[in-house]
Amino acid sequence: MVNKAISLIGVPTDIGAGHRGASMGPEALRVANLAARLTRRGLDVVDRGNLQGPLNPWQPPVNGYRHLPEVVAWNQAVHEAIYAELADGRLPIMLGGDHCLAIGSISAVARHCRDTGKTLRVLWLDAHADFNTAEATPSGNIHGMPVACLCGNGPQELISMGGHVPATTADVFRQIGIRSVDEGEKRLVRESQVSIFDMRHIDEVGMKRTMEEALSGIDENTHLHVSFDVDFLDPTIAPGVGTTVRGGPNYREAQLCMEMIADSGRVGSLDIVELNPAFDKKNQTARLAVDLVESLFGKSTLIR
Ligand code: 4U7
Ligand code: MN
Ligand code: MN
Ligand code: MN
Repeated sequence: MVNKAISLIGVPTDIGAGHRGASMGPEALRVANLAARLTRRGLDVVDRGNLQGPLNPWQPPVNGYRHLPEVVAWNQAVHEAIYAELADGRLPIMLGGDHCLAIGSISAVARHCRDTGKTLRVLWLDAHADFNTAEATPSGNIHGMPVACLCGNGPQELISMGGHVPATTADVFRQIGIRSVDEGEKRLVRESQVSIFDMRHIDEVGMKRTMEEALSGIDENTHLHVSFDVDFLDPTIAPGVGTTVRGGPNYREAQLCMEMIADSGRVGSLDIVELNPAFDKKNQTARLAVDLVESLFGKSTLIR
């Protein structure tokens, strides 16, 4: 279903997060055999290795942002790498790393869509809306701010990533699995055009209808970007994240979500972020993430 060659790009940093350890995510996904599993599905996969950037200085927030210069440096590297893969006709998979890196990846995807006349749709699979600003954030951690930054609400260096402000607009986002939004953040989300399919919605209408709604309106011209924050999943099956929130999708719901994305046939890029091996047990969360990514690329339990 995906006929493009895939590039894996490791981005080993946790500068945007409130816990250390997401920097070990890329290696944990490799240890869980991501490349071989996708190759086994008949896909052409190249692992580009890791990008490089500053170490985590582990400092408190300054003017509402923690580690802003480091976040800018890593995201610039991500933006260039992802943009180059897309320009080369390839499908990049970013192995994070914390979720601040979506500023670099999605700004690159948006720039590619402007170059090629494609329509962007972003599926944001997450327990969190990641729509905080310096004023609204309770933590200063920039992994809670990427969607706001991509929509033009954030520090100049981050909102102008890739040279276009805003990098994209709120209406391209479909957020799925949301169950933890801060008070000030809630107001910002409500004032924006971001569509949220929160856990209450999934409880009420089920994952099938939720995904039909989130994918509605896409066509041959759509570039689908999936930003998969592993804390989307229920912590009972995915303990290996820094910011667990109870009451997420179970194994079958997550599989159905991925299978329906695969069925759309429009996936053009993917982030796998927030995996934190320091919180994991025998790499089980990394193995689960790999299993789900296989489904995202067409593995199915469907018999008929
Ligand atoms: B993630 C939080 F306060 N909202 O801003 C914040 F609850 O990328 C968490 O989705 C952000 O994991 C989580 O610090 C960011 C908090
Ligand atoms: Mn997130
Ligand atoms: Mn999250
Ligand atoms: Mn997190």
